[in-house]
Amino acid sequence: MNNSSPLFTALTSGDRGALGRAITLMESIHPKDYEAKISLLSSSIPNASSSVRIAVTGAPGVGKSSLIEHIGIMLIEAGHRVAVLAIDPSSERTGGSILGDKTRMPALSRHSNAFIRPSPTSGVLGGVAQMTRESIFLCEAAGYDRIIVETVGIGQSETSVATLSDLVVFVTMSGSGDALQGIKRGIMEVIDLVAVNKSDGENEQLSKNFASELTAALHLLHGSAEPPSVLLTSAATKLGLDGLLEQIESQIKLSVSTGDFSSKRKKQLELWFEQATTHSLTQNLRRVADVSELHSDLLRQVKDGSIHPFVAANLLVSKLLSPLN
Ligand SMILES: Nc1nc2c(ncn2[C@@H]2O[C@H](COP(=O)(O)OP(=O)(O)O)[C@@H](O)[C@H]2O)c(=O)[nH]1
Ligand SMILES: [Mg+2]
Repeated sequence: MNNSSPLFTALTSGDRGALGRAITLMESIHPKDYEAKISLLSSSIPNASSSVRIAVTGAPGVGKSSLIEHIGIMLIEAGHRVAVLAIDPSSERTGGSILGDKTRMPALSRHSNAFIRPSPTSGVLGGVAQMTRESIFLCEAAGYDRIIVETVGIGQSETSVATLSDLVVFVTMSGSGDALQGIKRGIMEVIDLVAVNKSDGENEQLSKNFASELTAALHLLHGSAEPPSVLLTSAATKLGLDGLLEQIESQIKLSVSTGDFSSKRKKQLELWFEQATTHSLTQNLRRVADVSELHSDLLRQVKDGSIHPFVAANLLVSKLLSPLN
């Protein structure tokens, strides 16, 4: 371990404000914050073999936050410390939903063993996955051993969550077309568990039918391989929540025992390194003043359609490397 930065020391000693500030720093896209990020991350190396990272994904409104509220409290009752990173790629545009996520988790947000962090992610340099990895690392350094990442199932974020979590739970509900669409788009291939939520009241029978259809479709898709289990849940009546948590814990236990858990983590570290290299190149590029001028210049031409983005990128990088040649 290197010399800890004061911010890192504060967050590891249980200062939640410091953890919040550290994540904000990581989310910053300003080149001026780059050194501070490096110094913060140099304080420790990622070593969180006792943590479990659970991704919860699905369309807006299916009840992800409401489920996490209950699951989170159950995990705390079992002796864990829970961090929730609620990532909504659309939040900057739509507003409001970020606050919505926190208010959907009233008991969890008040609990001293929980940390909830909603993050607007539009325009984050390096993408959602990059930034979320650093946030997960910081939460683990702060002593949280169950990290729940809530993401809206839009675009790349739904498959990229699989590259930063140990297990992916897909939340859906009867009548929602996104589950079957998800099968088409390959999302189901990265999913470990499906929760058909809002299985309560008048919806109960519809949910059962929907779960059967989904199970049949997943069997077809997975061929001879074991498809993900489809569970009926309700955040309103707490139906199926014990079962959901048991499935999560038993799948993790199984993957730890087979070695899949650690080999997946190693692959994720590899990807983290590769993506961080690209990120670092970009950041360093932006810090070189005369190149930053060329960058704006080329960007304008790219937008005009007067130069191919690929060619422009090559020009920019060649210029950056030219003093070395
Ligand atoms: N009836 C019913 N309503 C639910 C359930 N889970 C969530 N809701 C409601 O659905 C709405 C969206 O829930 P939320 O957790 O914010 O969904 P998210 O966007 O997926 O995080 C809220 O009004 C919740 O109260 C459930 O299991 N049953
Ligand atoms: Mg939510």
